[in-house]
Parts: sequence; structure tokens; C-alpha cells
Amino acid sequence: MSEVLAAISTSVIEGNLNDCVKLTQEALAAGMAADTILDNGLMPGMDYVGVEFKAGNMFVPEVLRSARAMQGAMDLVRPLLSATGASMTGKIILGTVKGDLHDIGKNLVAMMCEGAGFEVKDLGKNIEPDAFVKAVKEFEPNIVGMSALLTTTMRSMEHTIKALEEAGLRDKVKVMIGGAPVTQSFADQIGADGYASNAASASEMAKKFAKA
Ligand code: B1M
Repeated sequence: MSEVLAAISTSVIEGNLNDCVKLTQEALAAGMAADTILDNGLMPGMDYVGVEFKAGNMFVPEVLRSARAMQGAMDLVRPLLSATGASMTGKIILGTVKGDLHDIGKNLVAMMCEGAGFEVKDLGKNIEPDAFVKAVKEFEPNIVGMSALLTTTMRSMEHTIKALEEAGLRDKVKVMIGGAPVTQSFADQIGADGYASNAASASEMAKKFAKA
């Protein structure tokens, strides 16, 4: 890995937004391709953060700082990627389900998935089943990700899966769910394809789904 790519990775790991943006600008100005910066600088940094977060060696505030640093660089890199047609890992839509306003965990999942090279469409919070359906039609993702933090809103996940079935879209996407009250057995019960207990596992699962 070149010196600048290693420095970009380090800036992501350290959550240093200014360095991450400055180094990415410098690399682009020196003629480095956007996908090289993503694949060999930003993504390895975020992969490391994911491993450390899962192991309990990094915590939510640190991960958020890393994700912000990555986002800053992604704002520079993303338009160039789409302009050159460089392929992303896959497409994912994410939302916190209807009735639920908790979005911190969902935002982390979004950032981790972006860090893993996904094109992420974040629908936001309090998302109706029909809005998921509409977004699947428009964005044609590989994966639909739903988050719920309330026991009372978990059922909205089931309703969203039903809405996807009724729209004839269920076979076109993998459905991944998560959030503090959600469990693997709930995922099995409502017919989701996967459950992840944290943002790092969610991005790993998304990568597996995108390859399948
Ligand atoms: Co609320 N809240 N809240 N709250 N809130 C909880 C969830 C609660 C457990 C607190 C408690 O009572 N101990 C409780 C739920 C109880 C229950 O249902 N069993 C609760 C309640 C009751 C409420 C209100 C009803 C309170 C009221 O008004 N009476 C109300 C509901 C509003 C609504 O949603 N309609 C409410 C409101 C709020 C705030 C708006 C004030 C705020 C949310 C701000 C925001 O998100 N922008 C808030 C907060 C902050 C919390 C707590 C304190 C923290 C949640 C959080 O952000 N955790 C929470 C108590 C707690 O958890 N200690 C609580 C950090 C976050 C990183 O973790 O979201 O679990 P988490 O995400 C993890 C994983 O779950 C996973 O990855 C993430 C990162 O590793 N993950 C996924 C999440 N989504 C995933 C999706 C995936 C895969 C993995 O695939 C797609």
C-alpha cells in the first residue's frame, strides 16, 4: 500500500476528518483513481474499525468519528466513482421502521456499509412499508435493511416484508434486520434473510448477500 493510502486508512481509524479529507484531496490531485482510494485506503481503515468495534476495543463515539471521517472523504470520491462507472460492492436501502424514531444504530450500519463499498440509500426513520416498497422499485437494491429499537415497532418489519411480497419484490432483495430488541429467532419468525447484532456484522452480512 502506498504511503498516502496507508495514511488515509490511519485517518479513518483515528476518526480524523480533517486529515482524511486533506489526504484524499491530495491523492486525487496527484492523479490517484477514486476506486483505488476507496478500495485500498478508506475501506481497509473502516474494516479495521469494524473488527475492533466487534471485539469491544472501540466504542460507538469512536466509530461515529471514524464514520464521519470516512463520509467526508466519500463526499469527494463518490461523484468520481459514479462518473467513471467504477463498481460498488452493491446497493442497499436502509431505514428505521414505521413508528420508530431511533436512528443512531441505523446510521452506524449505513456508515459501515458505505465503508464496505456499498451504495447506500438511507431512507431515514419512521419509514412506512410502502415507502420501502417504493424505494426498492426506484433504487433496485440488492439488500433492504431495517432497524427497530422498540418492541412495539418490531412488527413493522414483518409488515414491510409482507408489503414487499405483495408488490412481487421479495425475491429480488435480501432482507436484513437489526436493533436492540431484535433477535435471530424473530428474524426467522418474520422471514427475514438475516439478522445482525451490530453494525460491523451488518456490513459483513451485506457483503455476503451481495456476493450470493
Ligand atoms: Co429511546 N428507547 N425512546 N430514545 N432510547 C430505548 C430504545 C429504550 C430501550 C430505553 C429504555 O427504556 N431503557 C426504550 C425501549 C423499550 C422497549 O421498547 N423495550 C426506549 C423508549 C421507551 C423510547 C420512547 C418511547 C420514550 C418516550 O417517549 N416515552 C421514545 C420513542 C420514540 C419513537 O421512536 N417513537 C424514545 C425516544 C428516544 C429519543 C428520541 C430521545 C432517542 C433517539 C435519538 C435518535 O436515535 N436519534 C432515544 C435514545 C437515544 C434511546 C437509547 C438511550 C439509546 C439508543 C441508541 O441509540 N443506542 C435507548 C436505550 C439504550 O439502548 N440504552 C432507548 C446506540 C446504538 C448505536 O445502538 O440502536 O442498538 P442500537 O444499534 C446497534 C445494534 O442494535 C445494531 O447495530 C447498531 C450498532 O452496533 N443495529 C442493526 C441497529 N440497527 C440495525 C440494523 C441492521 C443490523 C444491525 O440491519 C439493517
